[in-house]
Amino acid sequence: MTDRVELLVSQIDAALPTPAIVRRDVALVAGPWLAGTSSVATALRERLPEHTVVEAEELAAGHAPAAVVFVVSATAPLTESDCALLDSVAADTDAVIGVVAKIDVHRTWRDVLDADRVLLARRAPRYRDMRWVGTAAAPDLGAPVIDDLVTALRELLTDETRDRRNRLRAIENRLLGVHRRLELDAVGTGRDARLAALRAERAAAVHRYRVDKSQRSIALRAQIAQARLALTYFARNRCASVRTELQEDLAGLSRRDLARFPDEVRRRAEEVADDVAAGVTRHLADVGEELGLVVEPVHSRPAVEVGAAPSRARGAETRLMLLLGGGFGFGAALTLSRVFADLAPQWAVGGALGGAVIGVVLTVWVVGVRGLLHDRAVLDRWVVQVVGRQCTAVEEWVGARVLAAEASLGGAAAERDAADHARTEDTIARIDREIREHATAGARAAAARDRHVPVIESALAAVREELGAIDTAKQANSRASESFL
Ligand SMILES: Nc1nc2c(ncn2[C@@H]2O[C@H](COP(=O)(O)OP(=O)(O)OP(=O)(O)O)[C@@H](O)[C@H]2O)c(=O)[nH]1
Ligand SMILES: [Mg+2]
Repeated sequence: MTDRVELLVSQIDAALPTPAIVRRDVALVAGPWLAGTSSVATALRERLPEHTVVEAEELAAGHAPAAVVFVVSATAPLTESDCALLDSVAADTDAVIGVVAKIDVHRTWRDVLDADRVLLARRAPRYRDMRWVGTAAAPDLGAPVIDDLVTALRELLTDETRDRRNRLRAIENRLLGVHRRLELDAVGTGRDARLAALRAERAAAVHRYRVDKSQRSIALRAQIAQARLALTYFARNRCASVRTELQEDLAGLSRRDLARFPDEVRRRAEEVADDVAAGVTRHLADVGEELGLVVEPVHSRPAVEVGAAPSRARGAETRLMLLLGGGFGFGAALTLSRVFADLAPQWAVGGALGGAVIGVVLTVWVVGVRGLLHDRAVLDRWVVQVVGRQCTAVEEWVGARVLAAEASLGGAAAERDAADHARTEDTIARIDREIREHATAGARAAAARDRHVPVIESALAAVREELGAIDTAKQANSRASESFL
């Protein structure tokens, strides 16, 4: 029988974890909080000095005792957590004694003991034949009641089948552990949640990529359209304002200053070209910064073509003006001389001479003023033409720059999209890999369970069969000794 158990256990995959326990030749006294454990342990140490009695904290992890004394209070029957504690401390040890403590103060301890026995028998078949005793290790009143426990523990520790039973129980525990782990692996607790999380992460990555890409492209188009509009208006307004300024300046210029006016027009045209170039460069750089893309710098500036000012030669018009001015002066001189001749005949000659002088002066003045006004009108028309031409050139230049910036930003955006696409693909590939790994792991775990579980179940059956056989033999022996007595 023993060989069969060993053989079956040895068939289980060598790669499976084998939690090797160290069997200690000690009696472990354990129990729930305030059950009276320490008092029982102290009493046992006194009464059984030939054996080592320890409490749970004195037993290292991975060590299993030779016998377990499980102490519970007689106050009330076992709770679920008490039962779980017993399962844990007696997992690798078959030799277990149940102790109901403090029986000196709890008169109904026998009822509690019976209830505990029934509870544990229902919990696991191994507890059905468990021995129970009542104790009062540190009674408030009267002498300690510990004899039954001492006798029971002594018998348990000297039982020759104890080692074998404990070993079989440890094997059973290990087999159950492996079985549990294989089932958990195959069912994949947490695997479904992880797979759902991975699928959600994948969908989110694809969605994020698409949304980001279209948002970036919309932002690029909007920014470029806005820049085109704003810069065209800027250029147009700049030209309009310089035209107005030049016209205002022109209206106040004297004949001498008129000669320098074309140079002033040229200077202002250069200024407008520089301003527009600087404004466009700045605005496009801002657009690039906003979009997080690099815009190629603007190296050119709007062309400035200010031709020569129109000639002020005005032959026919000058002659006409001389004629009209002369007529006006002659008329004025004639009127003055007649006035003197009629009102003061003695001054008639002097009045005629004075009228002639005034007539000449008036003629010169009228001709001069008319000439100045004519020159200003000519230059004014020229300014309108020059600024109009410059405005067209500047607008064309702005349009060309915005177009170039659009191409440059479009290229940079395409590169960024490509990098983003590559990154998203990497993420998706990683997620897909993990999803595949989970699926493979699930299949592998199911295969391992299918391969090992039958062997484990046969081994468990063999272990339990042998434990049952030992119990039966023990009961037969005790019946025989009772009948002999
Ligand atoms: N009446 C009576 N009181 C007891 C008995 N055994 C222990 N007590 C009392 O129960 C309380 C807890 O006793 P412990 O032996 O320290 O119990 P424990 O389970 O080791 O307690 P913790 O280690 O604190 O969980 C103490 O106040 C003891 O005096 C007993 O047999 N009768
Ligand atoms: Mg204690």
